[in-house]
Amino acid sequence: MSNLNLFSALRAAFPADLDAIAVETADAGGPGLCYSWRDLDRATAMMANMLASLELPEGSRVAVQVEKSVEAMLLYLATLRAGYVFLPLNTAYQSAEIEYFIGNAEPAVVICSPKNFGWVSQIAFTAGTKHVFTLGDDRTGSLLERAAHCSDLHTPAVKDNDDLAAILYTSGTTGRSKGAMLTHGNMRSNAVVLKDYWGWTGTGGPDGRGDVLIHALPIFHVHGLFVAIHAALLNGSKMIWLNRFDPRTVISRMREATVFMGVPTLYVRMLAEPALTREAAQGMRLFISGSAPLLIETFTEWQQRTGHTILERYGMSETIMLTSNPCHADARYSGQTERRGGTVGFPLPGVSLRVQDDAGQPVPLGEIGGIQVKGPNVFGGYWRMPEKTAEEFTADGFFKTGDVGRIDERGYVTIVGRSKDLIISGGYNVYPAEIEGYINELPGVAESALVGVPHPDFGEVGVAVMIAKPGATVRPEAVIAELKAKLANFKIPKRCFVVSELPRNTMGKVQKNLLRDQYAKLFT
Ligand code: MLC
Ligand code: AMP
Repeated sequence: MSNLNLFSALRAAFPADLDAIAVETADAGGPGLCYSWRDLDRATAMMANMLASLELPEGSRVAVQVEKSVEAMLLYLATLRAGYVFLPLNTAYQSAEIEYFIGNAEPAVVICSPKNFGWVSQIAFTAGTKHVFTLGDDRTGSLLERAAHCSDLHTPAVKDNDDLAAILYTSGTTGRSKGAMLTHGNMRSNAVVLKDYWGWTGTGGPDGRGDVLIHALPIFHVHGLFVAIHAALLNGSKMIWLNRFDPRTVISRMREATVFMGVPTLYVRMLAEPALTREAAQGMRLFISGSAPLLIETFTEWQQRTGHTILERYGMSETIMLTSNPCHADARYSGQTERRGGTVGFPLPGVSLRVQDDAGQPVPLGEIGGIQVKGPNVFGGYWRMPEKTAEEFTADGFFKTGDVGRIDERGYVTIVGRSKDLIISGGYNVYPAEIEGYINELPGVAESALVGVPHPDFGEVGVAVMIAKPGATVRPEAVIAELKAKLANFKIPKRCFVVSELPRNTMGKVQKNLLRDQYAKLFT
């Protein structure tokens, strides 16, 4: 059997000149380190050998909550190489959140930032995890110390398409987070399609040596971890690597690059910089946006300022990428060349996408309904949640995305909303049910509703509206302070209001649409 390990596919695409630069770090004030392709190969071999030396059971999860660094990416690749299952966790998560993920996923290995070792290791050891290592964003920590003693030769573990490669936690309409299980086949098929669809042909670089990607996204979500990294590696493309997004640094490095991927907030922040000019972006080939709706104003302003048309695409943790606006005219795909603002383009090759009404019937072209998808990129199910998995798939095997949209007569898909109660803030997902649960437990609070309202920087942010218990006084500042102690910072409502009653329909259900309208102009 040939080895279908995703790492093997990525490794096979490394350029022949292994001494060429694969990654260059670019954070302002940082050391500006260069990693060759040989460095990537050797370091992932050493880390994979280190993981193998732990003699973990087949299918073991490696949970990772560390600051972004090149070494953190290498750890991801090493986990694939060794054949284990990578479980990335947002660095903003606090102890209650981490306790849930570790308890649910039961990882064999946990890797955390050195500064968090005390509390993370306590949670991990209590949950039965045997190995806890640390990894700092400055090449420190016990993981690298251990790996330094391991061989730099390693044969990738043999994997089949259906073998689990990663678990990404994501929430649905209610309840706790669910671990979306992605296989080597899901990830490889999507990466191969995107390499072709986005024209990573290796001819576009200013030095004639192929595409160069500016990587400025976090690496604990699909966008920065899979879409960006797989595309660059599969094309043997260099990455200019920022541990933290900084608009000025990105703009200043555009002259050496060809591709940039960002959530809309990154584009909004770059537009606020006078340095963003046509000249600064001249050598760039492709600007890609996704993870949240790109406002038409941002799309148009970017076009006017830089002369480039942002390519918007759509995806999710359970499916990786689903649709994309066209990159170049190609008869094999839509044949269309227009990147239409406000749309997310066409289903990617291999992806079947349909729009259905609540009764499970297809809606006529141009009408709105629930988006359902099928394809080799679509996950197999949620970790240890067969009932949830069954609920989210139709009888004929389509996954219900929870997004609401339409397909126009030319085939462009537009997302008009979500049937799932979800706020997307700066590209991060905030689940109202989770935040409301925490608020409702606070002393004096009778009930609460969290709604998403427009925000000029984050696109959308959460606003909490609460009712106090009879005779109790609830102070909004105190609520925010309490939540900050328990939840990841991006989940904290940007404003809280105490009201005497919440608007309800005849069934007694809170009418969030009315609250959204009421607070729509709060930040704009
Ligand atoms: C930071 N803050 C946010 C926030 N990010 N608030 C709401 N939403 C966010 N996204 C708040 C913090 O709580 C803090 O508040 C203050 O802003 C400063 O924090 P920071 O960490 O210094 O912020 P910054 O570094 O500026 O981060 C902003 C950002 C970041 C836009 C760079 O949010 C980001 O990298 N977003 C990208 C997310 C992403 O990669 N998503 C892909 C998902 S994959 P305070 O009050 O504490 O000071 C997916 C599938 C697909 O969706 O299709 O791709
Ligand atoms: P996540 O669960 O973090 O993977 O988020 C996936 C969700 O992000 C999708 O279900 C969509 O609601 C949203 N999303 C991703 N890309 C886009 C886009 N281009 N436009 C609108 N929403 C998007």
